[in-house]
Amino acid sequence: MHASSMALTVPVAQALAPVELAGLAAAALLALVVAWVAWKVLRTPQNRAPGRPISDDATRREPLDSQTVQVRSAADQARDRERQFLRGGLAKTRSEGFVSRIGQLFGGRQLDAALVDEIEEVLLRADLGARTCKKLLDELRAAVQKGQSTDPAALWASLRQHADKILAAAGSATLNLDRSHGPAVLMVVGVNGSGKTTTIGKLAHRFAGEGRKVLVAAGDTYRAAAVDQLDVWCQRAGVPLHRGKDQADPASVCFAAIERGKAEGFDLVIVDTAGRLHTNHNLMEELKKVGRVVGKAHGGAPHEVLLVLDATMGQNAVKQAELFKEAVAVTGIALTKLDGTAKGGVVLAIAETMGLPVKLVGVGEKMQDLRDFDAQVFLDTLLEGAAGADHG
Ligand SMILES: Nc1nc2c(ncn2[C@@H]2O[C@H](COP(=O)(O)OP(=O)(O)OP(=O)(O)O)[C@@H](O)[C@H]2O)c(=O)[nH]1
Ligand SMILES: [Mg+2]
Repeated sequence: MHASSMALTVPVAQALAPVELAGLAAAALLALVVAWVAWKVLRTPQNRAPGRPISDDATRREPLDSQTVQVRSAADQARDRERQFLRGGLAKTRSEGFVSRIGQLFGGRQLDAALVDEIEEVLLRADLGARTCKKLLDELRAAVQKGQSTDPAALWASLRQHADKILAAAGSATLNLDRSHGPAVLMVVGVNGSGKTTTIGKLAHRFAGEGRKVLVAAGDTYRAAAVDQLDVWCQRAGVPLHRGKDQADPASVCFAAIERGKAEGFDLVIVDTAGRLHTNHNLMEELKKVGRVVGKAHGGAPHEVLLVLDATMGQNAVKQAELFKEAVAVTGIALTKLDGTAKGGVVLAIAETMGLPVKLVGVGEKMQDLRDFDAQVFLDTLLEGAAGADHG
């Protein structure tokens, strides 16, 4: 019995095997079809998780060019943002300054000797700088002599061309405050009330925000209130202030601050100095001493000497620049209070007369109101709307 049942089982199993295999194969095929359909349904756009990358997504096959376009548009956006800041900062210069006034002078008039004289008056008051004015006026007078009809567009195109050259020749607007100086030292000088302390506060905030370890040195030891004001800015910026005793020797406070900067691994030391009367010989001598002592404390320092000038001073700001340049090796200008003046053209006079680059512009009292100077954005904004002058 046992043997016969065994003999029967094996052929039955052999007979059943193909049927089971066929069933299994059909089930596997069905599973594959279901999986394929599910995959297709999940890949429809409405079912995709937002922002989820998909391996064969079209974005991966985009040509390199589109990346370039994205980078370029980010740069464009940054420029637009800067134009917005400058539009506010240059609002007075644009509405009350030389560009709109000369536009009004032209009106529907033809260019003649009388009109050139009127234009001269406006240009000279615009604090554009003597050479710039002369160049523009020479061109206008030559046009009158030749009987050429000149409209404001030709004048603005000529100003733009000349201004481009002057600003390029004045040097780079980039601050030389690289970490590799270990620490970089920025000395800030300028007359009373020009905006040194405010500028230092804004810079400290910016650099600290970029992850740099910033120390501020209270080199204006004459007024306790000056140190307190600096302290408030440092607290806002979240950076330490190195202060000496009241009436301490400014050079010794700066020396100690730089020693501390080196010992404690700071990568930027910003030195405030007294708002001195630039006509006072002793005070200028002292500024020279601070410069020397800073150099002794750290070879190669100061890496930047920023002269803070108040734009509302117009041509007087240029005279101040001359005096400060004699005392210390000024490397660039921070031009403050552009928002409060129609004399924005003074940027050109400084670059032309002093050969010094404007590196920063102040366009208000808030933290973000100190901007890197960009010559192209500046000229675009200054001449925006003046016929034929737009380059942006
Ligand atoms: N509207 C405007 N005001 C500014 C700007 N920069 C500075 N100020 C103001 O100018 C005034 C003087 O600024 P301070 O930073 O104290 O000038 P300072 O050079 O340190 O002056 P002293 O310490 O007296 O030598 C303050 O009321 C600032 O708020 C700017 O870009 N725009
Ligand atoms: Mg001050």
